[in-house]
Amino acid sequence: MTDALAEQIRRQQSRDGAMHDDDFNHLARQLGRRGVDVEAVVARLSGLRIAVPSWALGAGGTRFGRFTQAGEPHSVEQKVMDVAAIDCLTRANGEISLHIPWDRPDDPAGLKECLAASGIVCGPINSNTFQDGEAPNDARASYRYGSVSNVWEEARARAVDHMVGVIALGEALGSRALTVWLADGTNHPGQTSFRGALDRTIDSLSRVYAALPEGWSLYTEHKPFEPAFYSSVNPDWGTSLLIARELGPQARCLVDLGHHLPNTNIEQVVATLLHERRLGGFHFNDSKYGDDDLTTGSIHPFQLFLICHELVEAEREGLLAGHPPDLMIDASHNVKDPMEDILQSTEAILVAYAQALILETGVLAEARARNDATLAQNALQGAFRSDVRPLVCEVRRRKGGALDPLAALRAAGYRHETARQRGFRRATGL
Ligand SMILES: [Mn+2]
Repeated sequence: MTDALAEQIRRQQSRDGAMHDDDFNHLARQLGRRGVDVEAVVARLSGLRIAVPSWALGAGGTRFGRFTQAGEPHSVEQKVMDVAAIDCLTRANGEISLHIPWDRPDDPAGLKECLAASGIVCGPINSNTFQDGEAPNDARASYRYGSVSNVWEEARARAVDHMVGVIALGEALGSRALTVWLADGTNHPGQTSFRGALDRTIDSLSRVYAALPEGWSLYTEHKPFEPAFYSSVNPDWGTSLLIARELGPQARCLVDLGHHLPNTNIEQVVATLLHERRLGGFHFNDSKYGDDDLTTGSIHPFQLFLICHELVEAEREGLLAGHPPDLMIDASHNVKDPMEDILQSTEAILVAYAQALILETGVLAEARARNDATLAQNALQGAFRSDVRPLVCEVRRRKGGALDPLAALRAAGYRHETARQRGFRRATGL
């Protein structure tokens, strides 16, 4: 299939390349007049890598149902194949974020070879302590009442063992980080002690932390509610930071854009975690009401830009040295083709990042120094309202990607072909 994609990339280049050059050159002249070093922006964008979550390659669902799409991947190898196809078009997605046990490979060495042959890196790996899978013999080892925070040691030990096993698997596959999102929480006031649950969570995660190899990170991912609807054990960035600090320097916080209550100032959350040198990474998606897992940038593109602006500012001040945040998509696709949605999310992140990179920093700095809120707003919106898509496209073109990834995917008949090869059947999961 990569041959068909490469053919489409070539066709687009010969058909539309001159038009793209016109657009890019025009934008580059505009930016040059504003004092932007366009080549430096191109170089910075070229270095961004946005991981694709393995679970987002198939149709998602809701608790009311799930609608299978033809050609969905059924095995982890097929998921790697889809990520390689996406990366062939974007040259920005050469990393997969696996989820265990959904992606538990029968043959880790074989999967490592598959990753290497596809040119895909194993990004942060995710544990799962929110589904029991095969019901444990010991009811006290069930996650029904929580995992790492459970009052029963059997459940806590099972969760710790699982995460330590995920680290070992990740190490075999070349990953460098474990992402821990906890479903632990309560549905009823008084159900458990808040302080006791936090104590047990920190104690359990300390046991996981002790198994981290050198150079690894452990990411704590907060979320205010769901599946528990009264309390969550790691509900917000403050608790997440507290847990990370308790664990040690290899623990950092992961910000999932959808894991905030409505109207939370997420860019300020990001800035505070940067200030504390504890920002581990992102799960990008968008949200209207809650953890909606909608296409990144489809609801609040200005918020996405402001988050990228915090990253760019911090990077210029040297705060990201040694540990640039891991960028991952975490979305769910109920209607659109998952691969098309990932292409759109990737484009949205790159566009927002490019807008942040072209911001006239001198104008903003001067406005801030004079408490001139009017010109500060103009500096931000001047960047946000710039159409930088030719710039993002130029970065992709120089790396051998498609001028228009979505059109190339469709024209290559990728989904038609995977539907033929893989058939139409419900993807297996837990
Ligand atoms: Mn997430």
